[in-house]
Amino acid sequence: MPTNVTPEYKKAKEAFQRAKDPAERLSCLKEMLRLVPKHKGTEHLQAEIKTRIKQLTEEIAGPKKGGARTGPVHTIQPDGAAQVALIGPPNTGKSSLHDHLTGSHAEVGPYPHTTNAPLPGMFAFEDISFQLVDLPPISASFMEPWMPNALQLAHAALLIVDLSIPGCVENTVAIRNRLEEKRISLVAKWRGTFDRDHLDAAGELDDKKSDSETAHFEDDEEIDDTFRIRLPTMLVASKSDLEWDRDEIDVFEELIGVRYPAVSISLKTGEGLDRIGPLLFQGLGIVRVYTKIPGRPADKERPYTLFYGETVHDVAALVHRDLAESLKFARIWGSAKFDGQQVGKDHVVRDGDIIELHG
Ligand SMILES: Nc1nc2c(ncn2[C@@H]2O[C@H](COP(=O)(O)OP(=O)(O)OP(=O)(O)O)[C@@H](O)[C@H]2O)c(=O)[nH]1
Ligand SMILES: [Mg+2]
Repeated sequence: MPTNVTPEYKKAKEAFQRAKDPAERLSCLKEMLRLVPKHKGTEHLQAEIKTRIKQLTEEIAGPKKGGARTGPVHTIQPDGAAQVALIGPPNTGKSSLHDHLTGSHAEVGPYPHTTNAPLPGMFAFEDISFQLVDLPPISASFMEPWMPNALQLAHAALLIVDLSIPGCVENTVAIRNRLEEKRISLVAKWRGTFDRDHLDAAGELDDKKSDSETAHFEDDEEIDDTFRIRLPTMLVASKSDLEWDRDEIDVFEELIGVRYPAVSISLKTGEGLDRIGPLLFQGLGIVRVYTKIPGRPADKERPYTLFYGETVHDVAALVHRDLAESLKFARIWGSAKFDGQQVGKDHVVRDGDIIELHG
């Protein structure tokens, strides 16, 4: 249904879709409500924006004093370079992997539905870390009602499957469909480029079908697209120490018509575990930038992390909101033509850049 939104509304919507900070998301939503054309065709959207404003306002305010308590908040505030959700059918080894990579002591059990609440943990990789969120299983017969909420702020997902479990492929197809119903799409396309040697299957990084679906969606149903989430997804085939048939992956891909980048791992033999860090780094398109104060050496201890394509202005915004406003220029060592070159706000930063911000 054509709703004729303005470019200003579109901008507010895009800012909302990028924002991971609750206060920022709330102000974007309010801006969207202000700018959305008010007519019959957008009534549904207006109502949804209002609901989201209400939910987020309550979430930011925290649990009510005394009286009725709202349930636990299942969205986890992102931390580190990116938030990565661990999803999959029951008993596939999600918590085992989470514990191994983050030291979370996530509960592991030889039976399904061991995990029943989201659990964040930090996974260190080189001089940065990723936030991995362990989640309860999703199956054809059950998904926690709050699961879509828990996935709102994730930058990517690891879809963990155990191909030695009968019915795993069917369950995984069901997961994709269940999430799709909730407007969460598990997509094969990632922002960055993988080093193909690290992958079992590199995939087509989004097949033609889903590309055309996306295009169609954006052209015709712009409005319904507002709260759709596209989660770059990597297929992690767990327990490679057990007997399973690699053809199962082909069956799965055949069924869903998408080829995700895939890697197989085992916690028993250690296979594939050291690939997860580099793959996340590459796929997410992480860029590390080190800041320095004029006349002093760079702080090489703690980089700021950005995503591929982000600029000097985005670095300033990470350092301080005011600095983003007042920024005049930067000097940069690394991606500029010569060391210490003066660059403007729109200069795209690269991994390893050292940057001196001048406000
Ligand atoms: N052989 C083998 N077993 C594994 C491996 N990783 C995990 N397991 C076992 O698989 C079972 C399930 O592990 P969990 O980590 O609890 O699986 P989960 O996906 O978190 O399960 P739910 O929370 O119920 O969805 C446990 O008995 C683990 O010991 C592996 O690499 N190889
Ligand atoms: Mg678990």
